[in-house]
Amino acid sequence: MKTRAAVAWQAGQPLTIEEVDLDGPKAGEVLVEIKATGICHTDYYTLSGADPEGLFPAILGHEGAGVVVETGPGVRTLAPGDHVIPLYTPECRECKFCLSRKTNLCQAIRTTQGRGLMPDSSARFSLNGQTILHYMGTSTFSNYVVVPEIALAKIRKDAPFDKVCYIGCGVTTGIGAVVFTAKVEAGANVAVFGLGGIGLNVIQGARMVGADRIIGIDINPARESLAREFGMTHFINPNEVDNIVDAVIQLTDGGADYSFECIGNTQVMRQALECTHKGWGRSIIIGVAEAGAEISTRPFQLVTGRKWEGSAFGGARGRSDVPKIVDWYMEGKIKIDPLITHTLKLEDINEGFRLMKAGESIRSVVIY
Ligand code: NAD
Ligand code: DAO
Ligand code: ZN
Ligand code: ZN
Repeated sequence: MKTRAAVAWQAGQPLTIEEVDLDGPKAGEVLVEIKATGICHTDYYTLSGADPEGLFPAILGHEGAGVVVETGPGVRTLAPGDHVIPLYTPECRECKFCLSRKTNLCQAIRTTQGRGLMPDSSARFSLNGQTILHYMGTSTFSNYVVVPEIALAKIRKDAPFDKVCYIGCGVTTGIGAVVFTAKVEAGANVAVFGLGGIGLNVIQGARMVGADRIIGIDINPARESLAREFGMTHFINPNEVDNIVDAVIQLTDGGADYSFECIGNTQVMRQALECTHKGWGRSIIIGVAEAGAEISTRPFQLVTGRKWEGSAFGGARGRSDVPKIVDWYMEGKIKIDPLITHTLKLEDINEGFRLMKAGESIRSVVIY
């Protein structure tokens, strides 16, 4: 079949809209009509050429929601008409990683996914005979995609696609880091560095679990009002204090119980660790730093009980946890609508990248 898609031909070039050929689903695969997709920093990171693993030509996008159109042989858990969110972190429930119950980093299709291919090492997209690669196993910048069954979360049918697509990355990454990775308890003090699309979701996750002080830190003062709406109790602009670490320690009687770095800045990662409480503070790195970057601190910070950790896709096991997060949204426990600052047509997708780069959007969503 043919599908309309925004194609990334090479690094640093705008996407172009094409009628692409799409082969149908093979064994264990599912054809999905994508109804809406968010545009995330990771798409920009890859498109910019800074991602050493970025491959071209490819169809980017990893924050989508849509409807199952057709299932390939052997697919048992999904049927045409089901509503789904594609998962860049799949959940096979069979690999060593899934069975460990210690991580959400399912490795069942990691190698082929990283090469822009389906699990049988071939691509389903092409144009004039030229292969177009998949991206993160999701390629939601195409109206129709083929996705492995293990990389699809089945969600309720009354959830609006143009909002819950954001659960495909940003919402789950932020809220999940609080709920699944850190398991923040009621009454804890939390510091959140960076109040963008991820940090604001950390803030609302902390509010949802009943955190006491929720301190937001951002160099952009415009982020304060929205963050307060999402549950932030205190705001600090690092440019307005002598020492951001001391400022957090003063506000939290000795340090935050938990901190989250939601920027991708290695200096801030150090601040986030060092502002946590002696003896038990835990600092979770969510931000993705540039390739080759390294972090540092004095080892005594760890000897004296602070822990440095990381979180990918919020530690969520996609097929199990994403439907729950959709329920939280539908039940009003979390908010998404105010974070979707722009909606666009596929033809205008490059404008979505411009808005993100300029810091003018929290999330732009393309509606097909
Ligand atoms: P964003 O650009 O929307 O937000 C970043 C915020 O940090 C902005 O508000 C900015 O003003 C602020 N900031 C920049 N420098 C700062 C500094 N020195 N001190 C304080 N604040 C500062 O980005 P986002 O979409 O929220 O993504 C954040 C990070 O999370 C990115 O690195 C992204 O790649 C990463 N990410 C990680 C995962 C994961 O699974 N771990 C998933 C998605 C995104
Ligand atoms: O198993 O090695 C692996 C792949 C892990 C991918 C996790 C990605 C998290 C950070 C990237 C940002 C995604 C939008
Ligand atoms: Zn993302
Ligand atoms: Zn697995």
